[in-house]
Amino acid sequence: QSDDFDWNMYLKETGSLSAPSECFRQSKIPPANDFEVGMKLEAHDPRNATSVCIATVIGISGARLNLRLDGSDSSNDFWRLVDSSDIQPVGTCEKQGNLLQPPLGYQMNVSSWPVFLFRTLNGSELAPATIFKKEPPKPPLNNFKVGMKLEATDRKNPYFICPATIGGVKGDEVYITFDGWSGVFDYWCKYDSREIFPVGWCCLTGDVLHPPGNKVPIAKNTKKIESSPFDATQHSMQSPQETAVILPTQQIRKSARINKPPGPT
Ligand code: MLY
Repeated sequence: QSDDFDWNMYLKETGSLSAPSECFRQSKIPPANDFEVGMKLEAHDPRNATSVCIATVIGISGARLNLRLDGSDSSNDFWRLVDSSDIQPVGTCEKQGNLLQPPLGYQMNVSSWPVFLFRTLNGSELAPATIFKKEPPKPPLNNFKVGMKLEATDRKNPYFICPATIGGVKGDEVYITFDGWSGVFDYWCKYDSREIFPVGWCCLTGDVLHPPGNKVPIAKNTKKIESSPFDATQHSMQSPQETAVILPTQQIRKSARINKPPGPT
């Protein structure tokens, strides 16, 4: 839980709205995380989606699991939600008549795989089927609008979930922009991505919300009447216009109570 960032204050100060929870493929009540470090499970290899491998829980944060594929090194660790369809109890693959596969980048000779698999599972702690949760359904439509705020996974540093803004909408895709960062972390994803969350998600799950960056100023929306004070005709015709002004990052960081300096790079 992040004690140094206040969404309510931040939304007020930036004059922005949060994306409604119905926009997301996430459960309204986040799933409980009953996994423990060391438990083993089956996971789709992120680099080779058709193959199902054995993975070990090496870390836990909020409703997410940090996973390492057995037989792979630490350079391809990844995060999955406890209600992700990419993970399942050990035995699922076999029940479906399929074979567990060595991960991409399996360090030993493939001929050693059956023995490696046996030794990996023998006497290990398997995650019980009851702690896996059903994936929530896809919302029927992309209802995101440009400017809506959300919490989004930084794909380059997937441990981080950060305050973000919808920067674009195109068909069934949305452009995720990270508040206070230069744009190098921004990405397009499907509206039903499991990597994006409604405002308040981290607070509810006990995950860590990484505060906005201080690399670029944060845009502030204001409703202003832009017209000449002497032109009464025009004035009466004009409706309020949305004007983007820039709020100094330092001011936001101070008043939204973001006191921690950004972490090391
Ligand atoms: N040390 C890295 C971390 C950047 C993280 C950005 N995310 C949170 C959007 C850097 O400063 O480049």
